[in-house]
Amino acid sequence: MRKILIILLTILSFSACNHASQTKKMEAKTIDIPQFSADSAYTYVAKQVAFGARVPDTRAHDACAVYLSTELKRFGASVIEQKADLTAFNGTILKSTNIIGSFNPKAESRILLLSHWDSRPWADHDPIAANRKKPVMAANDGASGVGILLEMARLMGKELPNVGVDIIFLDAEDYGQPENGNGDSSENSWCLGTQYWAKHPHVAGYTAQFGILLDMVGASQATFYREQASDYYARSVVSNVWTQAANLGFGQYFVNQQGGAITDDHIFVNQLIGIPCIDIIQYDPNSGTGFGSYWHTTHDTMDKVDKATLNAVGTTLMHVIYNWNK
Ligand code: AHN
Ligand code: ZN
Repeated sequence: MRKILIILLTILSFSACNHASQTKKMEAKTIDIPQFSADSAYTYVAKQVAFGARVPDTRAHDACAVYLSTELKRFGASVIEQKADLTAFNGTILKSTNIIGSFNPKAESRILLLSHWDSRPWADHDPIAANRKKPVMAANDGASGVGILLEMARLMGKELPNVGVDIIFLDAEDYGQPENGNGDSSENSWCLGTQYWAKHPHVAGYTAQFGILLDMVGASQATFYREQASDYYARSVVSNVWTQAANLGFGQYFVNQQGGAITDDHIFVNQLIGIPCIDIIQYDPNSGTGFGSYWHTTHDTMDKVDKATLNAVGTTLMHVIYNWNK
């Protein structure tokens, strides 16, 4: 009888102990991850768009660069403005600036977060021919990813993650050769800011555990498929992000199926500097271009930006960063 009692007590205390530690773990998970604010992210998107199209070599572009750099500093990041004169496919010299904000700059283990901040100079996919020489306002194709990363920077500054984080706002991504142009047709006409950074990283010998690129991450009901190059170069990173999104209830946004292969900034991060980098990019298997109907048109405006989508992406990334322990 006594023996049975002891055994019973042992089982009870064991299970009690287990339960306690589990609760503690769950608490730690929910308490330690700062709450992403979609309202705040939306404001940062609107702020950029209010400058006008951020086309390289324009006043709107230069004013926006100052804004982005000032915000990162205000949130406590160490900021480097990497300036370069880049030559576009048509010979235009682009006075470009990659804006780099670092948290825990001395930490060895680092995560790289990327989004381009420039606007495309020509809405070459606009349904109306007369609009095709106008610039793109780039609320989604540019500002949405930057807005999410600014909100994450605000939160990281208040409560530093364990890992080092480098946010880069990339310039001159969207100066690629237009559809019917007659310049250099190579894929290399896109992502000029990234190509420059990957060849001249802001810190000699720079590396990171992995990178995440955000591109067109604000449209209502956007779907993000596993982009092919991301799966090829950084499959485990894609799986980590898509799993955490599903666990948070964002499975309708993060569709766990392979989508298209897209020439984007992550390609150059993988190929030129060897950091496994994924692209979270809106992909619509039923649209002609694969992208939203606003893509590279004059309709890429604030009304296309949806707070629920910003929240799905931002919240997921906050979990990816604050749960990372390598
Ligand atoms: C191509 O059009 C080949 N890639 C798209 C890269 C891009 C442009 N992302 C946003 N704008
Ligand atoms: Zn674009």
